[in-house]
Amino acid sequence: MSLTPGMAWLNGTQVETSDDTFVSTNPSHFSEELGVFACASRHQVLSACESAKQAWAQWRRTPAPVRASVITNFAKLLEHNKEALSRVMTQEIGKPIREARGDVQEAIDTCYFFISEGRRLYGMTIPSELPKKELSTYRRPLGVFACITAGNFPVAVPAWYFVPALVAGNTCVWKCPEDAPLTSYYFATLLYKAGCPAGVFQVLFGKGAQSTGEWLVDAIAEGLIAKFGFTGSSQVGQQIGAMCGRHLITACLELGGKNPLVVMEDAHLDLAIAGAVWSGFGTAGQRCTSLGNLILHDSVYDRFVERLVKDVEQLVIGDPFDESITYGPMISEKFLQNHEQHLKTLVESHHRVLMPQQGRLTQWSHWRGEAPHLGYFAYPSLVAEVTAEDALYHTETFGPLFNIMRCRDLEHALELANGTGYGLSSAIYTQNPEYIHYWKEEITAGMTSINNSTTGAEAHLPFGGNGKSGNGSRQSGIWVIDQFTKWQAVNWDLSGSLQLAQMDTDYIAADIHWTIPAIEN
Ligand code: UN1
Repeated sequence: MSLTPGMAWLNGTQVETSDDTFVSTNPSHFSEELGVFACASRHQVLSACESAKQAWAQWRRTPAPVRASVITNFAKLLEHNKEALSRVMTQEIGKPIREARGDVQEAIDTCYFFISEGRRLYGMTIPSELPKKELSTYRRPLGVFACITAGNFPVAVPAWYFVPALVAGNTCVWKCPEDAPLTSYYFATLLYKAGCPAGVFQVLFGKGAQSTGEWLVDAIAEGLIAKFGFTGSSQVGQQIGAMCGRHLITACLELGGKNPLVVMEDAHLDLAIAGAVWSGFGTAGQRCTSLGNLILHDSVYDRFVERLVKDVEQLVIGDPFDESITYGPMISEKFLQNHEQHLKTLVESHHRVLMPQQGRLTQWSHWRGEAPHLGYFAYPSLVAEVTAEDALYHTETFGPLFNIMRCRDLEHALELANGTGYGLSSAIYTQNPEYIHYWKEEITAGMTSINNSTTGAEAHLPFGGNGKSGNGSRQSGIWVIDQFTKWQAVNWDLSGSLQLAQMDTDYIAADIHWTIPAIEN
């Protein structure tokens, strides 16, 4: 296997050296080390981009159905390794095994969706206004696609980016997440085994700020990168967007969220409670689509909160390999620390904290697995009486915590749902078609669920947000092809003379002032 230029140290095998290393540990059992990885240096980042640029010369000329055949192989390898890769993911980031399998499945679905795109990538034939002239459009690849992804979806999200990018004829440089280097290593290995030429897909290990990630963003200024993809915080996304803007390339930004879930007075309460619990505590709240603000209609508030607390008390937490758990550990120590910090700094005296314990979990009645103190586990938190004036209302917390707010009616619910500055995902629980119709038109989030969770987008629907959640770019589904290709317009004149559009066009003249005569009696 060749990682070119590889910067991994794995199981004692050194691919290329760098003094700046980091260790991947198991967040359920942090004394367990999974691998040592070296951060790619600034020089290595540039050489990865240059190699990708060189490889592009050939890759863009490779017929699209042949490029897509790599993705067919990749899909088969992912299927063959689904369980093994899911287990690596569960071990490395603590994602519950059922969800880890879902993460890999989403990548497989993405492959199957885009394989046939290699036989389409349709352009158009367009009639000309002049005789003996043909107009047509072609999708052309962009060049080097650089990308930084987050650790919470270490297989599905890179697949969302790289599968269409490669089929469309781009070469890729990936700064893989520092929280999931081993999973990323296997993702890349499967892609190489699938026949992807080493130069076409470059993998950089490293950290973000003042490390490999930052240097990859700097490489935009060197003119080596044609497109940048980023999944992560809104703050970093803004910096990347600004850098792309200065150098006239576009960015695909998938950023944070403070996703609302509204429960109206006519909602099916059991369904809504299950939806809220899953939206808030699935993946320990570490999805960009996780629930941020639960907005309850006044008339259901008390009943809902009472039952919600009971259900949350019953959550099964612990070993992510145990199929019965709702959530496992935080992705890493940093995520647990951030969660604790949010509880310390954002919960105010007028708030009502509904669960007795907060922060790092030491003991839980429905615990499964080894001792909690061996890993980075957190208690589920519910904070009620949050208002639109509070920082907690509009700050993304990315942990097992959500707010509970009240609303008077649908208009008020929408005001709260749309008021955080973010606009990624959202949900409403109601049976009323008029509410649903109005909600769909008025909600500003890029995605909305009706009677379902804020999380769990399918692989062929456009995924992405507005406001602080992104720059309007979308991933997944056919729309993403527009992210990875540029249109070329061709006009081909076969007339043998210089025909001038607009000037030589033989438009048909008529007396357009002619009026139907009035009927006289
Ligand atoms: C993310 O959290 O970055 O819709 C992506 C979902 C997943 C993807 C989340 N399919 O929750």
